[in-house]
Amino acid sequence: MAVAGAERFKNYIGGEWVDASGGETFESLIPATGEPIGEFPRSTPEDVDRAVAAAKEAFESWRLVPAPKRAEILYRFAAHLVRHKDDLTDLMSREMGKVKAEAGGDVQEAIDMTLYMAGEGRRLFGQTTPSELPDKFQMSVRMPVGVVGVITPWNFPIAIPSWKIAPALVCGNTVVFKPAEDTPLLAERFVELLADAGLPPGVVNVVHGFGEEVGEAIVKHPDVPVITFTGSRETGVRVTKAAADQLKVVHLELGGKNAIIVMEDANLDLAVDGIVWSAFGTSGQRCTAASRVIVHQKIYGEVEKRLVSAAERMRLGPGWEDQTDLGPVINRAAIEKIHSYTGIGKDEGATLLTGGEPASGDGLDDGFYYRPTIFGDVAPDMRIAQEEIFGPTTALIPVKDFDEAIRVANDVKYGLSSSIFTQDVNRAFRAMRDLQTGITYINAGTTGAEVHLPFGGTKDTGNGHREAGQAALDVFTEWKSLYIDYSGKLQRAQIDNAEE
Ligand code: UN1
Repeated sequence: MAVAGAERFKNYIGGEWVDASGGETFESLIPATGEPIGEFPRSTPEDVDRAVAAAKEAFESWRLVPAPKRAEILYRFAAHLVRHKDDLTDLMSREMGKVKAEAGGDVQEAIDMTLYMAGEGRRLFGQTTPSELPDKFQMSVRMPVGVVGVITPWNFPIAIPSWKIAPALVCGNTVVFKPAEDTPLLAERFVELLADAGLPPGVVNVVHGFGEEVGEAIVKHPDVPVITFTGSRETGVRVTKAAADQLKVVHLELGGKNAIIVMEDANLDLAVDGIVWSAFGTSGQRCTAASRVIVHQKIYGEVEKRLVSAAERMRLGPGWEDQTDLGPVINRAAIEKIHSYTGIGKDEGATLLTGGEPASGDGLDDGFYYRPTIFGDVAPDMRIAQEEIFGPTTALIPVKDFDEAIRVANDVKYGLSSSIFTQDVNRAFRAMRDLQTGITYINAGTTGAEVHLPFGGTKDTGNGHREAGQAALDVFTEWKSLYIDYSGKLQRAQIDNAEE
């Protein structure tokens, strides 16, 4: 890859690698060691203007490239991702910090999504319907919208860009991409591989930098009609407001406060495995992480004991070391936020069962490590049971029966993912119906969404749109209905066929 080994990286605008117009830079740090991984352009609204101009120009030809041809580039991109899976995995364990198995999963998710969306190149189905009038034909087609603003988080640094960029491109849009400032190098690699796959100049442009400077300029730019954003609820609200005057399409994927329910008839070995994976995988930094565990009181003591012992067995260390179970969190500010919630939980009267502090010693001192943390006897209205912490902290909430479990699970402002462990098929179906989330798992944790079903949530997790699967296409296209009258005379709908 062209920039391998280089220390200083650039924006990608109109097919050229360029510095930020103001010449300023920022650093991305390795969370396991606190060392810099590279220097990136700290861009300004002027850079956004250039990127949008390049994308707007490229749109005029890209929208006319037949969708199957656009898809061929995506197939080649997927093949590049496969070829580079190992080095991207390794880089992700450094730049973002997650353990190698999960980093490989992140890259695999991008491969899967790219292949799925490439398949759309030969589908992009619309509808044909009969007309109410003779000698008249009608159908609907999906039309590209134009320049899409893509703003992504650092927790899935290869997967999430693919969820947004692959469907945007196959539908015929062009892209201005602002990756998270904590994982710019992975974004750089992502776009390099896209360019190597034969994407024409200007179709995807990268502008590195910060939300207030770059993100906001993209959201407010009059030539960017669609914004797709994954991040916090607070930022999602800001994005919505900033885009409102121009009536943009805004796709949001925001927070979660996902619950796993464990009923008294659950297979406990399975449930504990599912909880540990969902609460502590990616060090809890997934929108789908299980930050609440709602447990039937009959088995509460047993679940608590097993979870604490599993958490205490977890080995902390750099993501790239094979024996590591739990990598660092993304940066120092994350440590502070997570630790502040430990204080909040204690003040609220929850019982700190294990963890509750940054990890040190054993070579961990320079990195951003937090011990896996479990609170017991948590009341559903405590802040640690209501607010997204985005770290390796989970809250155990005892309940007396199924109905209370569902009520507690639903009694939060978010609605991304949920799960229930039970052997009772009737309860499982009731839970599928009554849990107010966009995703529900039966006898599995709250993470692990596949790319061909809709991904997203209810309530404050978003604004009704979905990523992945067929649903994603609705964000990146406008419907156009077409009526073709071949009768040779004026036929008036609703009038000429009215019953006598
Ligand atoms: C996210 O945390 O933003 O289902 C995405 C999962 C992953 C995606 C998570 N496939 O947990």
